[in-house]
Amino acid sequence: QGQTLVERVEYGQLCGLLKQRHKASHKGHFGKVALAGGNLGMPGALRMAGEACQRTGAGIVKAVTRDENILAMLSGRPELMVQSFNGDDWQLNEVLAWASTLVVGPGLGQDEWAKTLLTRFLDNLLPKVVDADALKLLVEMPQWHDNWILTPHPGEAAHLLGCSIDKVERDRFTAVRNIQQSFGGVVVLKGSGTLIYDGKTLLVANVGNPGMASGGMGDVLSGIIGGLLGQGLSLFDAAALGVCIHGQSADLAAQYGERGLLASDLLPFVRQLVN
Ligand code: NPW
Ligand code: AMP
Ligand code: MG
Repeated sequence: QGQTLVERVEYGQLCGLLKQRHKASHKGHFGKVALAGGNLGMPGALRMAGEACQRTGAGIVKAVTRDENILAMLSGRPELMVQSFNGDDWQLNEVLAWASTLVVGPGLGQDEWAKTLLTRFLDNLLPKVVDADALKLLVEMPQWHDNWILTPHPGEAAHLLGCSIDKVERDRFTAVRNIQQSFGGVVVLKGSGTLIYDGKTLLVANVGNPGMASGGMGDVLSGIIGGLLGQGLSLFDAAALGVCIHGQSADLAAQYGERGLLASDLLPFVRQLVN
């Protein structure tokens, strides 16, 4: 086994990865990102991921969700495209043929609807971000891929490893390595001092603040990383820069105080940091 290189990472080191847009560029150059999730009671998670993806600069963003949630997805954000999914294969065939990048998990839930949607997204070999309930379900359908980014919080990491959250938090380096060895790809172990590991290099991102301990923060991160993947960054670069943009935008938003910070408060700062 090779040695693991451990490095700190900051926004300033990576922001150059996003080049100035060519004068004649068009939306097709910046990714067609399909996001799946938003089960009953959780359309907000998918909506925030979708908006974060748009604010990161993705060309076209399409949310795949339950019929009941289509209106919630579109109200006040008409730039989003939507595809309802109620279990019929044909509804996904078109989206999956159209997309260049996938994000699955925000608000997905864990029922049969969620399992069917997840299976279809995982069977597709496009580069993808796998987050939230999709990580929970992965334990029932374990697989190894080299072109996905997994973004567990410590609770999801413990579930993936079949151990306690305490054990994950006691040795986060070992936890992120073990998840990467079992599932492949790039693993982002979230929390204060987020770790990013691709099997060779382990990055530590000391960015962000306790104001981020509020619902929806992780959903915004998966959308940001999906938006960067859509714009052509490699899996490792998208994960590392995404974590830095996410944390730094929360630090900028905390100028009004950490307490009461909302996940969607990050979005104007995300836009600032990608320009
Ligand atoms: P405890 O018990 O709280 O101490 P879940 P979720 C633990 C959607 N959302 N350090 C936690 O510990 C998501 O996208 C929808 C240590 C508990 O055991 C998902 O689809 C929103 N432990 C779905 O909800 C906004 C930590 O993990 C477990 C930890 C469920 O996601 C909210 C909780 O994990 C949400 O994003 C940490 N840093 N973080 C919406 N507006 O629609 C978590 N734990 O059961 O997976 O719950 O993360 O809320
Ligand atoms: P989730 O639990 O999936 O909503 O994700 C929470 C997001 O907020 C992750 O990106 C965490 O790294 C970040 N976060 C939560 N609490 C903190 C904290 N105390 N310091 C830094 N980042 C945090
Ligand atoms: Mg989450």
